Amino acid sequence: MRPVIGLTVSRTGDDGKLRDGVSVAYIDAVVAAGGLPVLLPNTGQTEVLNRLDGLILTGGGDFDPKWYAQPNVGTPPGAISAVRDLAEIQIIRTAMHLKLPMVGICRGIQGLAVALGGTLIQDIARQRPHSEVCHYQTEGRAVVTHSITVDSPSQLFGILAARNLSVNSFHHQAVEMVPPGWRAVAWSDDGVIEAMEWSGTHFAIGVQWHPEDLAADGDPGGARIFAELIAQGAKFRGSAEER
Ligand SMILES: [Mn+2]
Repeated sequence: MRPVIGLTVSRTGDDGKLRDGVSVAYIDAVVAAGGLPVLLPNTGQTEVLNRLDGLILTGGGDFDPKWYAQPNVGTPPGAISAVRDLAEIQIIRTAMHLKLPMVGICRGIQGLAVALGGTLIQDIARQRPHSEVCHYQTEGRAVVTHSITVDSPSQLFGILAARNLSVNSFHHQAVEMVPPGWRAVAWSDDGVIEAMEWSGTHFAIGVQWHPEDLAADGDPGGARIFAELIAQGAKFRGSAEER
């Protein structure tokens, strides 16, 4: 069987009609890379991770800064989903324990930081006022607008095979302090962290851009990320079957 890849989901809508869902671009990118996507509703039921071969932490709104012990200075009231925050933090901690291959995307890299002991820049415009990089582009999802520099050697460099590339950018927050055991491996020209990776034995990486929106046209920052996750998922499944 192809690797089963869990996708975390956004909670949207109002009280009468809440929905847990995800942009189809993530689903298409997993299918195109040879995986079987499954959606993980915000239930907090982490046992389901035992049935997965890989995990994608998808994009979305801001985490409540209480999770990294800071007062809120960057997020409008009402823009935080306490239910999603808690469900994803539980998923991330469980997935790390299980050594599940994983990729965090946008909110997902921020979730890795928040859940595992790092911190965020809550608002780049306010907290990095001298930044000359636009991190919230008005161009379309599949348009790349700012450059990043990738550390070498790193797992990310091994995947992308590039020291410099351009990415899309739809974020006003970013990782400030990476969690213990993680290292920053890509930055935009203003020094904002654009990717980090786990130094341990299993594959876990976070990127601040949106590779799912770049996957269709063969951009180096797009499909290669999903191909690596599926390859790691197949390896994970193989080792599980041996046990
Ligand atoms: Mn950016």
